[in-house]
Amino acid sequence: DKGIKAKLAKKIPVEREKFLGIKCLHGTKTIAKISVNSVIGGMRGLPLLFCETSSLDKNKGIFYRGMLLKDVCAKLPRVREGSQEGTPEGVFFLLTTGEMPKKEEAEEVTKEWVKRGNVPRYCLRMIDSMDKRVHPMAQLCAACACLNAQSKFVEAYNKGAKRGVYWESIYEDSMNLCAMLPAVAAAIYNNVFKEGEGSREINKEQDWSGNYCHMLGLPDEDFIDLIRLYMILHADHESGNVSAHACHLVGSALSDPFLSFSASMCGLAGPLHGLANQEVLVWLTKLRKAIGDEPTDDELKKFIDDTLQSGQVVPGYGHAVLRDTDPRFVLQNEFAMKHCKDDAGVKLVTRLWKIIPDVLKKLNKVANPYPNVDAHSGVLLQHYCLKELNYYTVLFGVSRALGVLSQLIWSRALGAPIERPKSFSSSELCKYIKEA
Ligand code: AMX
Repeated sequence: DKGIKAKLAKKIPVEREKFLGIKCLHGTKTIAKISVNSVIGGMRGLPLLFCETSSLDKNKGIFYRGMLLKDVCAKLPRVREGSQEGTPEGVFFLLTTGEMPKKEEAEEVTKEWVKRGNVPRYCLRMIDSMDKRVHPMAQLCAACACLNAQSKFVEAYNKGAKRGVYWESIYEDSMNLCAMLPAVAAAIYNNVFKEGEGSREINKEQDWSGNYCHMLGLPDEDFIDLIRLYMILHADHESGNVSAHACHLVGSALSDPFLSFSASMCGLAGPLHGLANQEVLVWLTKLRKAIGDEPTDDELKKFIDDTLQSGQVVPGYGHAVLRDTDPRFVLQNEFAMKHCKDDAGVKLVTRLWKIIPDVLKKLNKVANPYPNVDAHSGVLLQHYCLKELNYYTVLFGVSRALGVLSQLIWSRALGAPIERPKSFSSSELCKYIKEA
């Protein structure tokens, strides 16, 4: 069988055994200490979550199912001979099953998503009724939440399904949601920015990204390849980031995938999470206005210094976990060098990559002076005429569905319990500290 579900049905019992084994053999062992800073500092870096789908190594970068992201990009099946990028459908297969798909396996996911991709009318009517002032991310959260009227998990749960089979309906919901996201996200874009023009019909000749771009009214083949790459790169980033953790947390209450993903998107909408790419473009626009498209190195250094002097950070640089150039930045830059190396924005981003790290190193406090994923994505989207900054986080959200929903399937498959850490008031914390 080429399908993900059949593979999961074989793998899940084996993984459950492993998981139970870990619990039985090592459940009471201590692997980390909790400091007061952890309690009041956002639990930064505490090893508290499990994540089957992806992992980060501070020096080596990002791994999907143990495979370096750049190798994932190289090995993913292409839609057709000569396509430059792999498909996000292949990434979903990889993240859920742990195996790099064969070409026909990735195509099977494409076919399934085409079949499941049309959005129910009540949801489209709700999107159409939104005032344009409602932020595209708020619209995405609302639309995904309302799709829960479709939930197979809710149906199964209400019929008394046993815990052991929860994953099956979670899988169905996750597939349906991934399939519908391009049409949902495109309807939001067209309503907010294009007076409601544009198609909402899934074309079975197109893959997931192709359908998304056509519905956005941006059918350029190179742009579709860019979106494939973008969807691959933003899909997953361990479990501890806000969007992944929110999905897991809400899912742990047995809320269905539509509600869990909606919560995830509420988190992604925050300026400290999904909005950073927008900030980079705002900064670059100010830079170009102040010193032009082809400034000298000294002018660039002075602009960066002025940013720092005014108490701002340089957006797009630094990372909470990684300690080297973000591989997602490098992969986007490789795309840019192939397709649009003469674009003024791309040239500037590439030049800044050589200049900013040395300036940040001199501050002697920045743990990672190199660019992150957000330093590049904006100029590429601008190059292909997707210019509405307010929309960029929605693209990120569509991509993030692949990772957080894959993990959600596994969380239910492995029987992850409801999350319920202990909290203290500040005076209780002081008491705890004295007793410690
Ligand atoms: N410019 C200037 N100063 C920076 C900096 C940057 N790009 N990155 C870090 N620093 C400063 C911090 O502000 C901090 O200063 P402080 O001690 O005076 O408060 C000091 O260096 C140490 O911080 P850090 O340990 O290197 O980083 P962090 O883990 O606390 O924060 C991050 C990580 C990404 C929030 C930070 O590097 C930053 O603000 N970068 C710019 C914004 C950005 O690009 N955000 C997107 C991140 C990517 C993503 O996850 N989407």
